[in-house]
Amino acid sequence: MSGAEKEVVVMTVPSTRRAFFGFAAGTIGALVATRVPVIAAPVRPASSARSFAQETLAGPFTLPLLDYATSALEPHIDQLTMEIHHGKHHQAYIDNLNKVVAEHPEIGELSVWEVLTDLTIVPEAVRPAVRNNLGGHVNHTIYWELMTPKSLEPSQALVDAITRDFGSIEQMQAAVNEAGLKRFGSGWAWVVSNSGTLSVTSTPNQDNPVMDGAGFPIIGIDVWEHAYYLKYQNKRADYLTAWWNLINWRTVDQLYSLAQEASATPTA
Ligand code: MN3
Repeated sequence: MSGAEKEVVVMTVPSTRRAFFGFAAGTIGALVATRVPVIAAPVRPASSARSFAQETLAGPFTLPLLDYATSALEPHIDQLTMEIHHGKHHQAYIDNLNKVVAEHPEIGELSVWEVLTDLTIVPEAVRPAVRNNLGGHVNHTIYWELMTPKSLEPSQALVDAITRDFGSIEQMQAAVNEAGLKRFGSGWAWVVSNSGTLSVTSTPNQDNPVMDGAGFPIIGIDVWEHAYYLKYQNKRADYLTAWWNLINWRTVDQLYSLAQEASATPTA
C-alpha cells in the first residue's frame, strides 16, 4: 500500500503555514473579491471553500443549505443520518462557534481560512473552541458539497493529476479508505493538494488539513461514527466504500482549481 509513501509528500511544509496558500496576505481574498462580488449567507453549494477565504469570524455563522434532499443519498447514506448529521451535529458546531465569536469580537476581522491555516493568530484561550467548531463548520460544509445523488465525471485535468500522483482513481480511493480506516477514533480522511501535488492524509477530530500544512483539501470523508453508525454500525469500511458512489466531482474540480490558484499566488 502506498500510504506511507504518500505521507512523504505531505512533509513538504512551507516556510510559514500562514503564507502557505496566500490566504493570510489577502491574496485569495483579493482574488475572491474580483470574482465573487457578494460573499454572504446562505452559502451556495460548491462555492463555500472559496467564500471562506473572505468570510470573517465576525459571525454569525449559519447552517448551509443542502443542495439535495436528506433522503437523496439513499441507500449509501440514510435519511436519518443526514438529518441528524446536518441538522444537529453541524448546527452544534455553528452554535458553539457563534458563541465564541460573539464573546470575542477581537477576532472578528480574521478570515476563516486565515485562522484555520494559522490558529496561533487567535488568543490561546479560545483556540481549542475555534479549532473544533470552525474546523467542524468548514469540514462539514465541504463534506455536504462533496456529495451528490447525481452521477458526474471528473474533469480531464483532475483525472490527469490523480493518475500522475496515485496511478488511478481506484488507487486514490483505496489510499483514502485506508487512511479513514486507520484513523483511530474520530476524524477525517482527505485528499489534499500541495502546490498542485495530490496526496492522502487524515486528521483527528475536526482538524482541517490546512492546520498542519498538509495541503488544501479537495476531497474529505467524515469518519466520525455519527456519519455512518446508524446504517453501517461498526463497519466503517463499508461506509467508505459506499461513499464514493456519492462523490461530486464538480466540487472536487472546483476545490482543486482553488488550491491551484492559491498555491500559484505569490505570498507576501
Ligand atoms: Mn460529522
